[in-house]
Amino acid sequence: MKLRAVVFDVDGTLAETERDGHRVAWNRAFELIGLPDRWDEELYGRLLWVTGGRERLRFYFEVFRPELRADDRLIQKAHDLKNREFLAMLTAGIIQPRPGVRRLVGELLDRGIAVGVATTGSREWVGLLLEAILGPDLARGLGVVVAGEDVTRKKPDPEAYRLALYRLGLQAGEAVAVEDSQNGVEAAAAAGLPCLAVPGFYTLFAREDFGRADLAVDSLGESEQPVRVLYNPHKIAVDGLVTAEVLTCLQQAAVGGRR
Ligand code: XBP
Ligand code: MG
Repeated sequence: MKLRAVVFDVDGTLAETERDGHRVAWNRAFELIGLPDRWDEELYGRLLWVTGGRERLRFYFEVFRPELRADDRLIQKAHDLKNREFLAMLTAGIIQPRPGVRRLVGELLDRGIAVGVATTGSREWVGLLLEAILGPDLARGLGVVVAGEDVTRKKPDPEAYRLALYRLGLQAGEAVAVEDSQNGVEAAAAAGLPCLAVPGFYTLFAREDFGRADLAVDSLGESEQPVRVLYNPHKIAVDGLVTAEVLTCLQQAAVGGRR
């Protein structure tokens, strides 16, 4: 079965958007609303287990601030302010792509392999983020962008990946997913996609389980920053860089192993 598409997660995978992006934007939103709450790096890292910004804030209020009796109106207001702050950070160029992202997306498109995105993040900022980290030409080349609003159940539910496959017109085994978190790997695996894990700041040293991934590396790699292989159950040859060839081998090994 030929590799026909690669579907990337966004937050933590294409760019380190959480610690210095969404988290900082949330704290600015709390300040603008007049709430004393501030999420430090450690607390935010734990809250990331809940996917979806609104869902994460609701969880935080219920567990840490039940006395606030936060309602949907306050949660929506805070999330809207956070996204406005995050958009301003994108416009200021604060968020940069992780190593190898632009190189690999360009290589895949040059080889006629479709590139898609499946994120639980908000459509409001996803488009601008993709332009900011991929550049307008590569962003225009994306075959599908599934955002949080397109699904009723967020990761680790497989809905986002199933929708991306549907919109690409592909079977699960014809595509590979690229994810940074256990929730994301589990969503891709549940949808039947072979998966490359690229854990990042919040997921590399957390006790996240990447056992359902078909390969795990510390980044996609650049010539001056070679890849470190973390988990390689199919013994795929990775010579310093994650390339279209590596992803094809991953797909063949994963699909082949299912017969
Ligand atoms: C990560 C998420 C998102 C972001 C914030 O998404 O769970 O909620 O943290 O985005 P993924 P919103 O890793 O699937 O890209 O506040 O817009 O949800
Ligand atoms: Mg992610």
